[in-house]
Amino acid sequence: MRTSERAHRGVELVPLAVTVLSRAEVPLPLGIVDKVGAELDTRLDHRVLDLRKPAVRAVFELRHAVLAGFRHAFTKRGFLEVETPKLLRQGAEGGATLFPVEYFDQRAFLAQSPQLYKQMLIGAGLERVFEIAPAFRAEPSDTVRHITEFTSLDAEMAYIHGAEDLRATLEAIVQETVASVRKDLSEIQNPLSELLPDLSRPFPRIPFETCEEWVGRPGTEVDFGTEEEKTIGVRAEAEFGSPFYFLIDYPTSVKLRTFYAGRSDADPRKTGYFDLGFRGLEIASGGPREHRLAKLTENMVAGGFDPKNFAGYLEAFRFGMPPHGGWGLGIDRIVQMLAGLANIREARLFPRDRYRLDP
Ligand code: AMO
Repeated sequence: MRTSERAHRGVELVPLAVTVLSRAEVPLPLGIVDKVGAELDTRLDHRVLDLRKPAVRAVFELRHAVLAGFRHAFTKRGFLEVETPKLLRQGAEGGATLFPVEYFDQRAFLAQSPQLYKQMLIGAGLERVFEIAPAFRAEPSDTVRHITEFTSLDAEMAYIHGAEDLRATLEAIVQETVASVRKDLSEIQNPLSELLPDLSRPFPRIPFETCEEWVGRPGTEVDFGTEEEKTIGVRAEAEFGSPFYFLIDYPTSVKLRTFYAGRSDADPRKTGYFDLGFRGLEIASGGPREHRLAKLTENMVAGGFDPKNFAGYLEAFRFGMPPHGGWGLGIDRIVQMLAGLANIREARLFPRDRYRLDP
């Protein structure tokens, strides 16, 4: 080692000998130290090299901190971490996005979500559960917010008194997690810590009807599209000063195919369903469930599902099921937004989409 004026920290290492442990082919398909950014497809085609860039590695340090933060926040609140099957006989989120699998001489599907199992565990008396696991959706559309394999953070809670119990818990967990991510990243001098939003304000609760007015089509009862979601995000931040917001009171007509969603007894046209948005992107979705077997079966039929295909799930409701509810939160989406990434694919090590099965 010797002192040097040119060196960043004033000292320079002078090797006495160099041993080559492993030779690199030249030229590299992708520059690692170049400032010039390569196209995302090229980066993903050569992801191992791409991941060597400090700015790319920083995203996965953030992802690690997000997962650690969520696990801690759930555990502290008495949630049990569970793992449920990913090879299923039927899906819960509608047939359009199911991936069929040849399963010996039967047909199975990859899990779109752990929905049915997390509710069954409430019937098993576990009362508070969460799961962080892959979910699969055959999303045909090529967007910057959809992938075919994503990581879903699911939670389910028993003995709730309505949607607000769920929202208050989710809000506290997100606030605590973002604070712990900031701390973890600052400790390792990860520059992404500077991007993290200040979450000292409560997340506003904005009724579905208000959002319909904001996007200029009051009373239409149609779910929001990408551009509309962005409009809602901008308006929410301008009016309430919070990048996170709840979009509440989804109408039953919009959630008809979500058979497990509870409908209000006072006004069956309404559910207690909500989304959690973050700067114009839906991050989580959930609500109170229907825990009464007869009503649940009715909702299934109304949504176009055959109760005979859900015998194992329905059995859990036959021997006592408390009121309960929960939510599903997309880990890739929250990482995308916290790290300020243009495309969700950048938030996964080896993303999968309609066209990409490699590497
Ligand atoms: P939902 O279908 O809204 O709800 O999904 C929950 C959250 O998962 C994320 N997500 C995705 N992320 C990336 N690519 C995709 N293709 C994709 N699809 C969904 C989103 C979304 O908010 N069972 C319910 C949850 C519940 O009610 O508990 C469900 O799956 O962030």
